[in-house]
Amino acid sequence: MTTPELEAALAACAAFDLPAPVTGLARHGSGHIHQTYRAGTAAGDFLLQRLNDNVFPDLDAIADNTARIAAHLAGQSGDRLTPRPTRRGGLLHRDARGHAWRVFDFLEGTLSFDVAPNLATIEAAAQAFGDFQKRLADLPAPPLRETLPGFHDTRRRFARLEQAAAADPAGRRAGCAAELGALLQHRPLASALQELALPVRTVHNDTKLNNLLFDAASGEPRCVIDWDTTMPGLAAHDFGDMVRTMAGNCAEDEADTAQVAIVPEHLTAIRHGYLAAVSDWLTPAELASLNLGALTLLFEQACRFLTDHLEGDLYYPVHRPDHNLVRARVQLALLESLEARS
Ligand code: GN1
Ligand code: MG
Repeated sequence: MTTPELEAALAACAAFDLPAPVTGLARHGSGHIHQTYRAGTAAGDFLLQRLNDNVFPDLDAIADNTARIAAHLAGQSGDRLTPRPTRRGGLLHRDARGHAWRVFDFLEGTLSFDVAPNLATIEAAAQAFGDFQKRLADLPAPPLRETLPGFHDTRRRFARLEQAAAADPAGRRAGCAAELGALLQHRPLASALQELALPVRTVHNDTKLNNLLFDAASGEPRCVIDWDTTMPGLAAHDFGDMVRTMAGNCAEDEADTAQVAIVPEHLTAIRHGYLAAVSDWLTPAELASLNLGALTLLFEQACRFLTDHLEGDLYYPVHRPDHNLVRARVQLALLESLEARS
């Protein structure tokens, strides 16, 4: 961490109503969107985030939703995120450079996984994300605010890919013609789920495995995190993102795509875990849509990674020039592997 980054983060901590001064600060986690830090104090640790306002144009919508979700879950058993207000009130601090910050209590004794370690973890994770949906089912009206309009509008994601390919602003189209061609061939997946007119519910919308904290000692799920896109959506989106991030045999950026495949036992574990939470609650049409949700989310995420590659890596942080292309290839390989089983 550079000195200016450290100084900005420490100054941001001071704007929050914490019980003791911050004595240590380190980068934390592997999320793609915000900068996350663990801040130590004599009265326990806190999680500090500098929010990405390129991605989220309306940070107040996120703060409102977070406050409502936290208040709702506070009335129920189990762990939850606990946001800390600033000294001036409200959940967001804006610094002199215009950056927005927030703080949560740090959940001690937890860990997260980028790749699923075993079947029991997968099944428990799917049940925990299903429980999260159910716990929000009686959230008092109105619906949560739409923090990212069109987030799972797969048609729009696909159209954006076509635009990026046509404009080719980074001169990369020729280098990804095969991946582009494969996605164009899957065009029906851009609209198939949306055409089903399924019930809209409050869902998490980003149920990747590392958005769940597990208890480090027992291995049991403790807390669903990253509520930034928790808003109206489809049950099939959450199921699909679980398949996308837990059913494969590899990391999201596995370079050896020939090895990438869906593991049938993982799929079964996701289905068991999720249905244990929601089977008495979803409609038959929703239950029938889950596999299409998985195909759709793999397709959508492949479109998103490839779009970002074509646009010159503006959205997802990259560690090498072809990082988003590799990520897109993994999604495509998983999509084709799932299709072969469907
Ligand atoms: C981002 O923030 P994070 O890392 O949990 C992204 C998801 C993508 C995911 C791909 C707001 O999730 O939609 O599926 O990366 N979040 C946003 O790994 O775009
Ligand atoms: Mg995250």
